[in-house]
Amino acid sequence: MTYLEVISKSVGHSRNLALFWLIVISSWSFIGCQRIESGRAESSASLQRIIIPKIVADISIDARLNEPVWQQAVRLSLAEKTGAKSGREATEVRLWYDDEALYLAWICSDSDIQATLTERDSRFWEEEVCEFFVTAGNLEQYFELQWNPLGGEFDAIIDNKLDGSGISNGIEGHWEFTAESMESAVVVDGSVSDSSDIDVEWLAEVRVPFSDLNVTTPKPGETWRGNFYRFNRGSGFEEELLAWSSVTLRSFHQPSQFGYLVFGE
Ligand SMILES: [Ca+2]
Ligand SMILES: [Ca+2]
Ligand SMILES: [Ca+2]
Repeated sequence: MTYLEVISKSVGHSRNLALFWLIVISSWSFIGCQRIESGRAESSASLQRIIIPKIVADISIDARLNEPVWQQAVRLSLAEKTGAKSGREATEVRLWYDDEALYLAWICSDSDIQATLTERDSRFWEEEVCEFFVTAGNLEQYFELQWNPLGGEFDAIIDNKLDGSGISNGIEGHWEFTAESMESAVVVDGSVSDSSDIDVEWLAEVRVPFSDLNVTTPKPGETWRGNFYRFNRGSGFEEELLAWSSVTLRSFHQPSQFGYLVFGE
């Protein structure tokens, strides 16, 4: 064996050894990634949780948040649906409750407000809308409530077939449901469906009576599941899907990824 042959064999051996370790390390890290990914999908550690304060206050549902109670409400914000980054424009939700109802305020920063639909139960999500999905118990049935910049309201009960991992296998919407006593008011700071100017925001003030959700007043400590969503569009921008509790699965209809709404003292 010449000196060159020895070098060549030794290099060949090193290459084989390197290839072997590359395969071992790749397989190992691939398995590791799989584990991490499935852990994320199943983990409840990443789900959002808030405590909604119980407050006694008289307010007018008039799209003005000038009542002091709105300063005491809990505040949460929305980010890009999967939680990968913040939204292009800010969305803030404020919440509180009393013996009769849950109160929500939506403050949606928006430089280009786009909406034409006004009729109840329109397909508002094809334009711009804020959505609240909520259930007091069973994840396979929940309420879907929506408000749009023109004062449009949507209310439905959703039946969702979940597989063993809690992933949606399809939904059936009961749009005939009406939240009879729900009240909302919306104000726009800007011009709707006119992209030639720069708008500021749209804001909704909402009262959802517990009787509309077929429940009595929640007791302190009672925990519901729910999520807050927004569709935001804008001239020159891709449609943006925003969520409070991150949804890594397809569509917003993934109740296993709803956050926890805890009713406070
Ligand atoms: Ca008000
Ligand atoms: Ca405008
Ligand atoms: Ca917009």
